[in-house]
Amino acid sequence: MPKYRTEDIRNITFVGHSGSGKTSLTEALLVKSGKIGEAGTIERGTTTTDHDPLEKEYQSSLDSALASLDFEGIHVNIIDTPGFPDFRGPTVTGMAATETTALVINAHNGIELSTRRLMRRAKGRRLCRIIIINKIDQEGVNLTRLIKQIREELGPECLPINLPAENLSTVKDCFFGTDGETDIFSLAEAHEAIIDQVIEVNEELMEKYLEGEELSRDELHDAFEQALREGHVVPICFTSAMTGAGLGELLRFFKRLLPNPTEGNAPPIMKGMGKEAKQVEIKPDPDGHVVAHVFKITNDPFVGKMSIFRIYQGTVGPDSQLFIGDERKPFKVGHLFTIQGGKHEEIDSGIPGDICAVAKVDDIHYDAILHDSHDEDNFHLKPVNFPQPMYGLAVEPQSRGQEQKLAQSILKLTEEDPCFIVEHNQELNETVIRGLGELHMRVMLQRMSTRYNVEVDTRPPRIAYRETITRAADGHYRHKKQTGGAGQFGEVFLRVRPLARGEGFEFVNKVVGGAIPTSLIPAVEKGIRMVIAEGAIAGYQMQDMEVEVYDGKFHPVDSKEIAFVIAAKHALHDAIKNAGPQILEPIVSVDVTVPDAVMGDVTGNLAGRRARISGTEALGGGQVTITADMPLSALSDYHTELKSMSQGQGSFTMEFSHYDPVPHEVQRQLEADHKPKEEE
Ligand SMILES: Nc1nc2c(ncn2[C@@H]2O[C@H](COP(=O)(O)OP(=O)(O)OP(=O)(O)O)[C@@H](O)[C@H]2O)c(=O)[nH]1
Ligand SMILES: [Mg+2]
Repeated sequence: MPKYRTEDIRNITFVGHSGSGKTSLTEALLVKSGKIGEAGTIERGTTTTDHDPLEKEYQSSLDSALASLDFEGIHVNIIDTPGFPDFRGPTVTGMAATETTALVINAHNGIELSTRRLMRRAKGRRLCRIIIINKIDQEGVNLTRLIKQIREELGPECLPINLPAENLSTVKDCFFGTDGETDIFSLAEAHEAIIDQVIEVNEELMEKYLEGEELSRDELHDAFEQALREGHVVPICFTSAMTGAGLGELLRFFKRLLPNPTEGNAPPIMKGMGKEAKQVEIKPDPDGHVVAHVFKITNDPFVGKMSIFRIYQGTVGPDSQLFIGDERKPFKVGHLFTIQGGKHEEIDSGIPGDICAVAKVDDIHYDAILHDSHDEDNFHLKPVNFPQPMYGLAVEPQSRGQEQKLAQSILKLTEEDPCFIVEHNQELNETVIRGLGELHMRVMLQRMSTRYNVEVDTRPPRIAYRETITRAADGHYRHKKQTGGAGQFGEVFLRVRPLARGEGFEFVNKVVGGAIPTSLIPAVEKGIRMVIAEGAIAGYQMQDMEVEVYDGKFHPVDSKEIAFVIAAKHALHDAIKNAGPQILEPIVSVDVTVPDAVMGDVTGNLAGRRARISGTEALGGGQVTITADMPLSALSDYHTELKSMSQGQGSFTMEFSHYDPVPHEVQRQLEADHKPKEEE
């Protein structure tokens, strides 16, 4: 039996801009709680959660990692996530596995681009949010200004729950007390501000308070937790991972005020798919059926595949017989582990709220629900919105005969990161890996090399253009063949109509009175879908259009499936010819981060690449981020050019935004390129 109960667990994900100190803070908290003796450092590559060889090399987290500690009767699970936007995949999956998201802000740099985005994401998922201002020991830090900035930009519900004191060497609680002096502003004022905010969620308490009555700790605790759940308060705390200031107070704050798994917002475990999906009631009851969610997969060179899951209901032990998802693949747990950075430790049971792992179960995949009853079919965690990976590289092994090995290593890596995908283009015999940016791809290629000994050559992949139409038109075709034996006859009348961007393709059957027999409608649809898949003018898949079949003719003897497939294909080509066919290109949203000094050059260069700049934002440390929408095709050699423009200091990430029409010359070129292939 574990030494703690579900009520004693606190699950927290650390998120925030790269360099804000999440990994160092995790390490310092492990030391503070006595879990480890001495703090490792980023510089020496000895921290618990940056355990991967590449993380040591980059001196930065490149994947999420787990650590747990025990402190005055509570058991804290921390998920330390990477700040680089290239590794948003593991960051957002980590957030979805815990009740609380802790946004770590660098006291010196203040709010940075990703701070705002992560805050929105946590809010959108109804996670409890706290802000940790770290690195308060640094020179030139202005905390009064920072708090003001946070409240202006992230909302007035952000309020200090403690304040730095005694020359930033410690912090003083301002929620339960008002004792002492602080380094910035009056403890009494800060106390009043947060109490006022918190008790707004409870009218009764508010009245009591306004009448000057003393509120009990329990009353304050319950109101605080409700306010946290409703996003009505976002407490701010202060720390220095370096000097240790505020660490004990942070752990005590976790203990006294953060929700345990029975108190956070109910986990969004849903039953049914799409619009039909309904949230099911999950009770953090150790005696209930097991419901657990796999939020992370790792492939360790020594232990093999590790599936890491959060238990929401029931108790899991080595003897548990569980099923994987709807396919109900059974497996026996065998050995159950907890994870501490790169190490794992065997345990004898996991209760609701726990984060555990099983090794070497091949069928488990990211996002799977593990369960042990018939009722849990079709259960899934409300899907996480991932950025769609757009940065692509076509890859090929450097030495012949390594194709299989390459495919396997890619598969292993895609299992681990939902924002890293692989596509095979049969037609070109091209394997394309996609991620969120150049750094993401570089790290993945390095993993292939160091973990799996596969070296690859890379080049830019083909762009995924699409085709569509710009106006409605009619089309018609009569297919008739009379050679020897049985003839072929089919006639189709149809209409095409453009749909809004992003609506895809729709097939509508409006044939009445059996002009085409119902049994042959699937043949018509098949012919139409063939044209949609192959494209009509340049060989790219068609989208954002509707095809409505409204009439036709058939012959009782000669009308076979093939006749209608052919008739439908030709009728659709006939309609598209008159519907203003148009080629679309993928537009991506990019964030380009460069030193201030080269901003002018970089924006000028972006404009030359058909970019529409939507904003620029000064970050701390002399950096600026430029946000723009631009065609993916204009980015193929961007990495190299950005590097030379910024003396190697620039970086960028991108994600899919939408499809837009290509300029005329590009359309003409793409159509011309397609002609010879068609004639072959
Ligand atoms: N002065 C000072 N330095 C700190 C503090 N916390 C972390 N650092 C330093 O800041 C640098 C970045 O710290 P990390 O812990 O790697 O930051 P991170 O948020 O995990 O960064 P990513 O993993 O890239 O997202 C390291 O050199 C740390 O030693 C602090 O409280 N004070
Ligand atoms: Mg880190």
